[in-house]
Amino acid sequence: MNTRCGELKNDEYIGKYVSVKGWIHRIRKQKENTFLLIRDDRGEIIQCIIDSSKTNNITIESSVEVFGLIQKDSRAPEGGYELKADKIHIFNISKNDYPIGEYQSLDLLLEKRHLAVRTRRMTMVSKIRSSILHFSRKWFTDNDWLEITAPVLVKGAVEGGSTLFNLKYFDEEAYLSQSAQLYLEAMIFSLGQVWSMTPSFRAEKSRTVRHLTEFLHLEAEAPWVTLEDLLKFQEELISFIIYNVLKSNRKEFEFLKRNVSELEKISPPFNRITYEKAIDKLQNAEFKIVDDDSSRKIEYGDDLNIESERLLTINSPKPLFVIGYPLKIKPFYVKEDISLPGIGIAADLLAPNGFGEITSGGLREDDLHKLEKRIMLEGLEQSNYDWYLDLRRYGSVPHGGFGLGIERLMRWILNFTDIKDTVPFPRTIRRIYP
Ligand code: AMO
Repeated sequence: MNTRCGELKNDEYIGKYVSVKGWIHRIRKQKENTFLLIRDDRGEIIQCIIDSSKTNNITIESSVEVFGLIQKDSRAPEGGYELKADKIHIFNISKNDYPIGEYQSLDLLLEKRHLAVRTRRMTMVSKIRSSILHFSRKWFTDNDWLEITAPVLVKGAVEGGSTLFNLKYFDEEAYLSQSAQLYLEAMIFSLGQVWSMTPSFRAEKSRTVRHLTEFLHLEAEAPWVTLEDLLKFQEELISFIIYNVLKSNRKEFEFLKRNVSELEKISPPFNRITYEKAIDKLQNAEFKIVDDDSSRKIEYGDDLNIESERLLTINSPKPLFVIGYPLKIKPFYVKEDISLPGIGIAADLLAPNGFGEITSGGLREDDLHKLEKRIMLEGLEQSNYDWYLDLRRYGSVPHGGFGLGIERLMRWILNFTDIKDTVPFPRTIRRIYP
């Protein structure tokens, strides 16, 4: 019988002869007996006691199968169960210069990420990530949305030219996709409400704790919706993910010492503020925009940056929608509110306690001529968007959607400072290896 360490730590197994496959996590040698901590393929550990003569050349990270009886010993770590082994099978003796230890510099952990993913901390994060993806998918499936996939090689910018990754596509110029949104928009005409989970790429030139150059983008689009509908979808989706992930990953959150009491209270409705009121609030708080060496008071028309977003949510345990941004700080596709000229029917969602923006969305401009004008004003090459404009030429409908950054959501849920910690192989301005 081969079982995982986590399952073996159960009274049912006491006195039973079992085997467990895994890696040597720690070794403590005594004259007669050796204590091995075996780590299984889900980051759970069990103490194993074995005759020292059978473990002569064993090293940290050697891969093994150990056979023996489960017994209780209160001194055994993480639960008080241990495996009294009489046999060990060695798959591979690890070279004895395994570079990842208990205390490591952050740079080394990134350089050796292919090995650092085995640390128990990263295993716990990866398990939570897997659950977040699972429950995201479940929410959409349960609520009658259809999943689609969109191309990653594209001809046009969605979120502005400054963060495009160029590539040579045979004889043409092409880009890595910044967002699947335009393709999702094309699909609503045949599938109704659709969603996708694809990597998005942004050539972010600055190094920040919340920007990756490649991130996992969960995007949704639906015909005949209002902004109110879109806000509700996001409230329900995010609350559903958090509720279920907390339920299924209690052990992982405990391991990471994440106090989840505030997350447990996340439920609809979220807080709301208009962009205009948000600016008033920031002005009243004397918030300053710092550009290079100068600084000035924030003004209506400025985009919100990480510091201003932090100030808006600093003492708030609830996420906050900022609604109605000026069109000039939003992309070309945002629909104008005809009752408030110059204002887009768009909202960003800010995570609580200063974690900043985690989603962006709103209604899309569905009028052909207005959209053509916006494409022109933004200096975009109209021929790259001709297919997109067809969506407005042939049976255009009011519609809208939103995009959520999985790593941004995780950064908040895990209470991590650096977004790089939420993903096994982060891509940033400085790192594309391993
Ligand atoms: P936006 O550019 O705001 O909007 O992106 C949507 C969400 O994606 C996440 N995100 C990022 N995560 C990590 N690193 C980055 N560099 C990064 N950039 C963005 C954030 C953000 O809220 N098409 C629109 C959305 C829409 O209107 O549907 C879009 O891409 O969580």
